[in-house]
Amino acid sequence: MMSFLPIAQLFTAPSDQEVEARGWIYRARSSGAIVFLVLRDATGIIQVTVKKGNLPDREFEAAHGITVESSVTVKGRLHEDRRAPGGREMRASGFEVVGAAQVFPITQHQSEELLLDHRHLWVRSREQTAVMKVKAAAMAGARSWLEENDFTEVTPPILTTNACEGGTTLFKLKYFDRDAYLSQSAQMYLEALLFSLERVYSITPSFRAEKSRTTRHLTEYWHLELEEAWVDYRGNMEIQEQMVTAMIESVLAGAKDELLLLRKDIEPLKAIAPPFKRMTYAQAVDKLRGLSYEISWGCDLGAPEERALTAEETVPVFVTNYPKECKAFYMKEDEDDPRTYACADLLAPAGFGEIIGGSERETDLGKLIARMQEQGIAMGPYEWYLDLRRYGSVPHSGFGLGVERVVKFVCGLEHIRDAIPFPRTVSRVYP
Ligand code: NSS
Repeated sequence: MMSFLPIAQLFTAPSDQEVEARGWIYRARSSGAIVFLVLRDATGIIQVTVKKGNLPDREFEAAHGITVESSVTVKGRLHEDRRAPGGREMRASGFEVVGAAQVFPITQHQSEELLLDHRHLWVRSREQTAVMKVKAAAMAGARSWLEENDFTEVTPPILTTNACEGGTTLFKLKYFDRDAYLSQSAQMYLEALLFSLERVYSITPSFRAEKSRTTRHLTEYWHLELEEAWVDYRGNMEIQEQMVTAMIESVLAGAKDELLLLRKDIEPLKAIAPPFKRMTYAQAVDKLRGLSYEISWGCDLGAPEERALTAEETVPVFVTNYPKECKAFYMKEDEDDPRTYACADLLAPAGFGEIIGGSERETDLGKLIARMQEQGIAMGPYEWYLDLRRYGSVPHSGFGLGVERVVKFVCGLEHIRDAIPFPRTVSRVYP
């Protein structure tokens, strides 16, 4: 009995051999007694020609009337043909419809809104498929690097009672008769888990009620977070540059064709290797002022500033030592410059901006409590977190990487919503 071959294998299988493939109709065109089809499956596309007389009439008629996105099985021989994509075509000797498609609502040149409304169908497109493969390769690269470096993957909760990154972007929900929130970050739970496992990471959805409509904010995104005992913020940066490089290497090794399909120039990605550049927030402010940006000490860097800082860079840049007023209370005060935290954001080059936020964590219970009081943060929901400083605290650091931010950078996407199959933004939660 013949078995179905993945389309990618049809280009290496001996020609003239009879094979069987299955998938979806990507293109269909008829001219009289011959039908030109392009068949698509998870591995690629191939041209199929169906000629009257080479297969039962009923099957020819089925091919003749076939609609785009119908699912079918095709039997036939492989022939070299320079005009066909990939240099080969299949000449059909059998054609069966598995699931006929109604007229597909997506044709070429659709508005962005229509594509978003039909996202459940648009995810079949070659571009979307390529991005999903790049994302999977990036995540697999991170996971293998982390496993090789003795990090244990853990599973923190999504339902929480405390904010990690401040109250303004929290999604509140009714948890039976109490209030709870969707997690903004697994960080505090990872901090609890490092006391037994020392090196931990998690990959979870994080939620931000971002009202801003930007090309780099989602309300639900995938967050790769890591926490490590006995490491300061400098060691934390070394882990980041190695892991990010491993992610990019994994994409280049496993999804290069997908990058090419997305018309991404891969040369700049090949050049990314440790060490990444480092500059302090103070140096960044000087540079920005030199570029005529009006920026005062204490302002967080927004997208335009990050773009300006990295426009000419070819490797990612760490910006370290942000002023305390623009970062979260849990960061460790820098011993050499107590106006700042021992922290770093990692900015992707060529203007892409922030992909990672990280820091050493404050271990001084008194300083943490004082900071929370200053900022009017209610202590109750954080008692468990403060306990971590009461029972055998150790120096530790960690970071959070926005997976879609990395995919947007690696694929050179204009909008972050194309880095996730079903984007959630301020204006969209369907389909
Ligand atoms: O707010 S962060 O900068 N930092 C944290 O949440 C820390 N608690 C993480 C940690 O140390 N464990 O977010 C981290 C990253 C940030 O650099 C972005 O890459 C990404 O998460 N991020 C987002 N991606 C997409 N959409 C939105 N809204 C978003 N917000 C943050």
